[in-house]
Amino acid sequence: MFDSTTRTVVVVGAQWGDEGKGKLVDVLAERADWVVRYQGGANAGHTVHIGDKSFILHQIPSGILHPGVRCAIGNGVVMDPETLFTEIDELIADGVDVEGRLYVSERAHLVMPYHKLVDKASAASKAIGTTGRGIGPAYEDKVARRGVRVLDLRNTERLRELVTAGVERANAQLERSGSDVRASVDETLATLGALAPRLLGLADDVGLCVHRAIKTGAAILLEGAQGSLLDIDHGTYPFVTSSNTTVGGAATGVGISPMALNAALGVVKAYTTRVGNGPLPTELEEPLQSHVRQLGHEFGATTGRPRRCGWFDGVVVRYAARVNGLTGLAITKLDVLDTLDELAVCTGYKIGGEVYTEFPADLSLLEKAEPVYEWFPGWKQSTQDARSLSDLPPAARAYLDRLEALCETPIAFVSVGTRRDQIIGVH
Ligand code: 2SA
Ligand code: GDP
Ligand code: MG
Repeated sequence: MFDSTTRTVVVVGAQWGDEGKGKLVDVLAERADWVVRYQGGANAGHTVHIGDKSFILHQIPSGILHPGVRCAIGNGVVMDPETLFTEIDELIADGVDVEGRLYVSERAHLVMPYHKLVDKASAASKAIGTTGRGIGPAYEDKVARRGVRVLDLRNTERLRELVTAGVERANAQLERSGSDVRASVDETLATLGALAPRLLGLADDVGLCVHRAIKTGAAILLEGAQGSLLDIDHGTYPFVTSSNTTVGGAATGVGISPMALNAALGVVKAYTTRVGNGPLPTELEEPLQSHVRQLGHEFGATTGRPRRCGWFDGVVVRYAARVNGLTGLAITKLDVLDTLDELAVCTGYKIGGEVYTEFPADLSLLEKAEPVYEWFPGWKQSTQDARSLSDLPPAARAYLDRLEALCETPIAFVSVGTRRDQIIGVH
């Protein structure tokens, strides 16, 4: 991925999240100097398997498992300080050396305890099927220009003002939601006070650090969270998360120029999943859906919720390729399809007698969409030991060739298992 001219690479989910970004970032981080998260927060669950250990990273970049790689949480992330330190301490307990190589943007907004209470209690969050990690309420406060940033921990007076107003607002919202739970100013300040020295020890101007690294020719990975169809602008609104998950969000979420981005790798599953509510045009019928869910272990890495499963949707990924300007695709979980008799790929949506090949913005159209499918014979053999395209059965290659053509993006990687070595690099 990295070469003499490609030094800053964005890794982005090109479906509805959980495409295997964690695995790809871990694989690519072997050659990276920096890995930086640019949006989302502890709603993310990025899984990395190393040997017989599995790590689920929520806020810490997936590069942390490579000693010496510097990891940063950018200004675009809404950061939960309580769970950050749980995550750090778990990594340390597992023998990962985090000391001195994790940075947090002083401009990043904090997810406050009351954001989580509001997210868990609100009917609107339930209708969308949020993770309950306080992400939406924290971004709401950011956009309303009343959020608490990491740097506010340096000023106790200002912090008290912001928290007092935040708790008051949250309690009014909790009351309206019919919840008995209430936030407390003193408890919130006590929690923040206990975490502040450790958090301020990590705080830095991440945009400046990354800018300086770019100037020295360093290899930099920007790690997206969730997926393009969950983007606040380009996703299936309102069934989306509250940030720009797409490549456009990477530059603003790190604090570097968009002109500094050299490549964008779109991670996609060889099929489709979605967790939470909202349209999923290729969603499988039962019992096939449950069968694929079991084969792919499709359960939320943060909440454990069952993921909805569907056939590969070429309309979705072609759209994501355009919005992100993808320069390559990483197709993951090909092995999950190894035992299926036949497979379908969606090439368009039939809506009211018309065939759409461009992803519609209007959810009322999507609700009526009937996928147009092309069928492929299954390969009915394991792909898990394949290490080059030529190791794959011809039927699997034909399937991948069709995905590549439909998405108008060259395949750069194919992942055939959870382990680091179960990857095919396509040159
Ligand atoms: P939120 O919590 O406000 O961001 O939820 C809004 C929507 O975004 C979806 N969302 C996700 N979708 C896939 N994966 C995510 N991370 C976890 C994982 C999810 C989990 O890795 O499995 O454990 O359930 C993620 N985070 C947010 C969410 O489902 C809503 O549809
Ligand atoms: P992320 O949020 O995009 O990082 O993805 P998640 O970690 O939420 O979900 C992807 C799941 O698929 C994880 O459990 C990974 O270990 C697993 N995974 C990734 N790549 C592969 C693959 O090629 N084959 C299989 N079988 N599992 C994979
Ligand atoms: Mg995930």
